[in-house]
Amino acid sequence: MIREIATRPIAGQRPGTSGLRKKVAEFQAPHYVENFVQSIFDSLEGFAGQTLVLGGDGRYFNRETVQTVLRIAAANGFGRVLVGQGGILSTPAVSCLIRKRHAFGGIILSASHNPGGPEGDFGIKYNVSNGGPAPEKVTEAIYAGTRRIARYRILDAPPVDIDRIGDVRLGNMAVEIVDPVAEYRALMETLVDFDRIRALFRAGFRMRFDAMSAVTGPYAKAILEGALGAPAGTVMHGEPLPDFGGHHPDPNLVHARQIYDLAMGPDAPDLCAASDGDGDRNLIVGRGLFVTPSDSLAVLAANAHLAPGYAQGIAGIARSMPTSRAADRVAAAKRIAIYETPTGWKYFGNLLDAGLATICGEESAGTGSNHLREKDGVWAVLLWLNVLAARGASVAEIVRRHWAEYGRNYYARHDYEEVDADGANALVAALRERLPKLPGTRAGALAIAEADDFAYHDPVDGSDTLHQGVRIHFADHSRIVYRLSGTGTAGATLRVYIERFEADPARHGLETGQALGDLIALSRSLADIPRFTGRAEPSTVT
Ligand code: G16
Repeated sequence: MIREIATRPIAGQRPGTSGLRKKVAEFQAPHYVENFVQSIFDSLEGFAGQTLVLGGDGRYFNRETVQTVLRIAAANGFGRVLVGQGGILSTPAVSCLIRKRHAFGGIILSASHNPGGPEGDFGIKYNVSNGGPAPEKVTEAIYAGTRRIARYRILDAPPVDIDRIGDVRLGNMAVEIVDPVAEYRALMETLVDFDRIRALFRAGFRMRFDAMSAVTGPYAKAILEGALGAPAGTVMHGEPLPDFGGHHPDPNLVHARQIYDLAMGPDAPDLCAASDGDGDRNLIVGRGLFVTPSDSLAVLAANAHLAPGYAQGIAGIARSMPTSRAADRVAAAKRIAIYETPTGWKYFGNLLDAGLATICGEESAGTGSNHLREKDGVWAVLLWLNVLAARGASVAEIVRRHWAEYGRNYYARHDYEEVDADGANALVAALRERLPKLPGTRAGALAIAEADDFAYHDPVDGSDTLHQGVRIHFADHSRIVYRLSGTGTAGATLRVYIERFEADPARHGLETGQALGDLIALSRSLADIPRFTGRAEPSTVT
């Protein structure tokens, strides 16, 4: 029986950079999930009888929310919902299923790299029919819906068994429980050279992949240890756990410390890699060398033609604004277009759909291509493996040769996390006010060439996105960028991105801190960070 339940708006259900992300306790409040999911459906048109994809990263509250979404979807008239077995689907796998099965859209249950468990975070994201995150006009419509919602529709029915593969019925709707990995693995086989990578492992290549007790465990085990023949034990922390084993499933140098230490240790494997909570981010560390996400994007773009899926070459590269400009140099050398977009994968969607860009990436450890409309952690690792196999060189050799050819963009991101939101907003406002006066002045020993608040004009749909971060360009081609994170769940996070280009190969072996020292000091004084945030130092440096 379908029931109409009277409800009232709940404050703060505004989707951020990546869906609605809050503490688990908020999601557990009465009507919280129901209101948001009904508001998603209320913002859409024409889905009657259509297919929805549903799954999540396995974090605490995943299974319960799958059941709630199923009952609301059935009551709202969807024809079929594809659910990953056990409620598990990585973000890229949802994108893959939406595209392959011509679904109307998908719901992903994840707070990405944020911690899980009863005290941790939860999230709900909606993806549209191209497989990508909902564009801003959709998320704004969802938000508007949450502010006027007065009722939701839900089917009265017992829970669906989501652990057994196969079809079941829920009211008039079909529920298809699918293997979370199968379609995704089939797609990967069309893009990278599995035979070549198999030969690499047979020849003794050693790697470790840290799934961080999050969603990529089943994918990495099936593909690396299964299809590609890597030895058992290649995948660490390969079981998705509701609390990610108490860890923060963020593949950066702080939270993926174990894999980093392994790569720097005496018995380092040839490749160390990791992915995040929902499987869209990646970390690549070679023996003794961490590859920054910005460099990884540039190296993959320069070498993608070595993989069968990109043998024809790439049409263009897109990167988010704060991502280093290493990829720009590859694009210039290949005479292809480079696009600079606001932070958020959704901004790549139009460029990919229009065939303007083939490879995309972000400094926040996301890399992807036109195979999906999400960034894709396991894909990035597989493409690296393909490049390593084809070049017959180590990660460090490939990266050093890349720098020698294109120059090196030294890069660091400094995060001031959970600072007072008013202080952070005031800092950005003060910077914005000073922008017109900055060009032509000196900051320490450096001359400021240009300063602006990044605005993006989408070349495909003509839309404009304003106020996406303050950029200070120096005369020596260094750059400092300030922006506030769109994904935090407590206070505000100020991100400061610091970059310096170095053409001279004799200067490519510096420590990042040494190469950027003056800019780091400047980044703090220029924006008066200690005064506005009360912090003398960043909380995380990546
Ligand atoms: C999300 C988006 C990414 C974006 C990141 C930025 O990542 O999907 O495209 O780069 O947020 O986060 P912030 O606004 O905190 O800098 P994810 O992995 O959380 O989905």
